[in-house]
Amino acid sequence: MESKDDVMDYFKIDFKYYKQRASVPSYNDVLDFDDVDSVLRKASKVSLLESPSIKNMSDTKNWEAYHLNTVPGFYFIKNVLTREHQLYWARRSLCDFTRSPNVTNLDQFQAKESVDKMWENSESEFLTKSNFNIRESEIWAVRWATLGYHHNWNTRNYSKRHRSNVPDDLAAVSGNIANALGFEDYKAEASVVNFYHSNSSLCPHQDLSEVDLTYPLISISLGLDAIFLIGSDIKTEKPEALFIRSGDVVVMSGKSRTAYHALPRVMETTKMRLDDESDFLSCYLMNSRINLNVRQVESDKSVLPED
Ligand SMILES: O=C(O)CCC(=O)C(=O)O
Repeated sequence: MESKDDVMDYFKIDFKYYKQRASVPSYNDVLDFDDVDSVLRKASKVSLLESPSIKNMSDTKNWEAYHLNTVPGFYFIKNVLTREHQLYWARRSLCDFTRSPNVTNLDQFQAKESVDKMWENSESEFLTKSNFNIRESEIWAVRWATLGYHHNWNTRNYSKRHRSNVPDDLAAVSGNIANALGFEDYKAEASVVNFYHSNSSLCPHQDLSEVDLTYPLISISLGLDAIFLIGSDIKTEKPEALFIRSGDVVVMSGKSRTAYHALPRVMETTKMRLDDESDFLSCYLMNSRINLNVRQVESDKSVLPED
């Protein structure tokens, strides 16, 4: 039975609405930045500061950035990654970011050496098995990987002692996005890579584990399209729903840095034009979504406590 609190929890109501599979929800209220005219009632185009050209992302002059006026500090940026860049980051996420010294959801169930080999084992099955089913492959079981400071999902904390490095290429790309929005000296200190399939979702939550919340959370999407919900720091406020597609970047800063957000639905389409590709990476991306998000954890003003 629904309690009074549930009735008031507009975030949960919208989450359940877009998550449902019994019938297809209406997408009329979902903001679509691929149809810019339709979002301009809620979003404004913003100018970006030019950052130097770096590898694995487009030049800032090609990006198109919007601020969601109903959610202060929330930015949506298009054209940050070309198709080649998207494939590069998808391969990095699956082949490299799931390996030691990074941590994955599978590490507590199997030896790290076998986790480290799951991409190549799955790819070799794809190439050799006539009745290959991606849903039965080893790589299908990976749901998340953490890099840099490893987030502890139980305590919802980071520890000074449980840390590796955020890879330089990911730090450079996220630093460039932060700089383009005027956040100087951004340090990529932690990253969570989420792997979703078309029936996955991510429940409403706030990201509050970082001790300095003044730096933006930068989030890159790859593979299948999805619906993202972003609200405020109270669940009784109705969230905005928006489509996020491969190559799109969202940035949560200012008030939106501590806002409730969720991923109720992964769609079954991707704008990546992968139908003609017969490689394993394309096969994975036609069936999955990858979210690569990067955070600065501490600063000179706020440091992680010793543990
Ligand atoms: O998948 C997404 O776009 C959102 C991920 C997210 O909210 C998180 O990892 O905290």
